[in-house]
Amino acid sequence: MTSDPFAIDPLVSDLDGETRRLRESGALVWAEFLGAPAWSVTQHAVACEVLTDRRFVKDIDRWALWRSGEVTRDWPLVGMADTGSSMFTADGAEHRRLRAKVGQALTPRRLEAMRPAVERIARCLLDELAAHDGGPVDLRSTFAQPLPMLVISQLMGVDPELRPRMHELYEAFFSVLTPQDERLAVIEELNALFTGVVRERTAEPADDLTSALITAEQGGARLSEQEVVGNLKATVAAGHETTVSLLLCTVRALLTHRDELWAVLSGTLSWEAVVEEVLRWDPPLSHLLMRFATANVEVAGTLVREGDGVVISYRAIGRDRERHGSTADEFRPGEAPKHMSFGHGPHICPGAALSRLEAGIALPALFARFPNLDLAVAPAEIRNLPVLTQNDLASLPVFLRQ
Ligand code: STR
Repeated sequence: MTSDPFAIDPLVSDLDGETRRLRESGALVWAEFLGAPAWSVTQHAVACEVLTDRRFVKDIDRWALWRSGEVTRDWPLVGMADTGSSMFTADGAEHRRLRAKVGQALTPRRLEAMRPAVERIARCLLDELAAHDGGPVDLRSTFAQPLPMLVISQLMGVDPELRPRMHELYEAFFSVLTPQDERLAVIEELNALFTGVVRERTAEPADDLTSALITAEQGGARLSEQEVVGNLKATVAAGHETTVSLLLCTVRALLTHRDELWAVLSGTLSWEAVVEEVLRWDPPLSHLLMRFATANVEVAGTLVREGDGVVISYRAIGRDRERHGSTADEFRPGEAPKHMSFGHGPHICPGAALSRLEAGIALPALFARFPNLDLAVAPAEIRNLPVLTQNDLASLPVFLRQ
């Protein structure tokens, strides 16, 4: 391992430039994530290998830097790696037990039942947008941010009135600029909030996934309250944060690629193809923290030592030329999707079908209502939030031009 790790910019000032430099540094790059060094995987084939190798696990207690106390709860990214017991942190049989019910509830067939609710939510938000005067509107706060949170709240049985507070909490949770004592308080508040939801549903089950998680018998045993809370936290966090990015990045891609916009609006290009290409080219996730080696493992010709952390750098993987060809840096919807932005192996995103359902409803509805939608700023002025792991646009100012 080299003494000079590749420093990942926590302020995300040049995502494309950094992705290029990271890829050029190798298939496996010793990188620094806000003070914590770990391996970054930048190639598709290598990621597939790591994600199906059982010697890499999610249990943070297998991380040498954590065990030695070099990384502690003072690390700004602690909330991404030390999240309590849930399907996100378990492996093997334990992981299957924790994930089974969520997986069953989120199959494409089951999710069809959610379609009318998602359509209604999209319609309500678009009605509110249409009432706006002619000036620029931030599509993030008015549309892309509320929609996924309303959908996942409905699915999980979380009171939609909690939405404004949850947005504040998650914004503070993800921002690297949040002072650490505040971040730890936010994590506590989220815990308390979701524990409250689980206790309410335990007392009075309803027709939602949280109730199903509480009452499900997996292999003869129920999930503990902590485990249900862990799964609920993971589902709500993953179910909204990533979809906000997917919606915004797709709108940005289309408004900066007019031929493709025209093609999708005239029906010669499918929405599905556009969304899949955004998932590859401008994915919601930049870096997923993290797995730990339980043995010395050779990966892409490099020795990963027992106790090392391994991060999957999804944005770099989506631009891998070996997988996607020499035009990997261009936005070219329509070719068969070959990305792995939902992951691979046992932890592959259980919510992939839900995000595709949401994007497949929200985006056509938005452009049907506002076919002359346009950016209200130059593309270079669209900035990322200071969120190291996620591709999180700060805002997307548009003219509706109704
Ligand atoms: C946020 C905080 C929390 O309480 C629980 C989780 C576990 C699931 C994580 C989530 C986190 C952050 C966003 C993640 C999600 C799984 C998928 C999602 C990493 C740490 C993605 O961005 C793909």
